[in-house]
Amino acid sequence: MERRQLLKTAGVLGTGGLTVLAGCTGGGDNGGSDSTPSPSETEKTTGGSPDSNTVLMVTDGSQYYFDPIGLFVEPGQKVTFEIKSGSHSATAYKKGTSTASVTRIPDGAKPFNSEVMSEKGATYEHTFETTGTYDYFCIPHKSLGMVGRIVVGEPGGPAEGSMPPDGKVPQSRTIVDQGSVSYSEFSG
Ligand SMILES: [Cu+2]
Repeated sequence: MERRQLLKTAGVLGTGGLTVLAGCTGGGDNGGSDSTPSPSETEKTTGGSPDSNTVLMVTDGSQYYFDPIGLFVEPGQKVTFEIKSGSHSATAYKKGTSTASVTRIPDGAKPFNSEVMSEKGATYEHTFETTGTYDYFCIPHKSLGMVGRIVVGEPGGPAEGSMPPDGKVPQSRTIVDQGSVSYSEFSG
């Protein structure tokens, strides 16, 4: 999964991608010299971070979900929410934010709310600075259980110890261990 994201990013970056390709032509095609996928390496660029994370927002028949439904990021990392199909929002459980009835993000954390987006490919970005557990929902599909969880750095805050009022999310420990929990894996 990480590799796929890297490839996607490389495709988007014009010169950056070319540079990478040029470097590769030096040796054998299947060099496999860089077989250590280490997301914690601190070689980030400002802006188009190569290890950016994307959560897809999906309508599939009568199913409405975030995928991955559970995601781990480091503090300071950006998450992109992207419409794959249907109309959705990514809205933090923070009392006072849209229709959130409870607060399930860390104390002092900046709430986020994409509002409803309905164009395929539309994106909303949020950078997570404060460590802890963030539960969020989709405004139009909250009552149908469309919720998700992001753990930043390590689990913590009011979301721990219970599930969101509108649906289920993976345990934070599982999210930390796996880095990402797909919807099919979680619901399957
Ligand atoms: Cu939705």
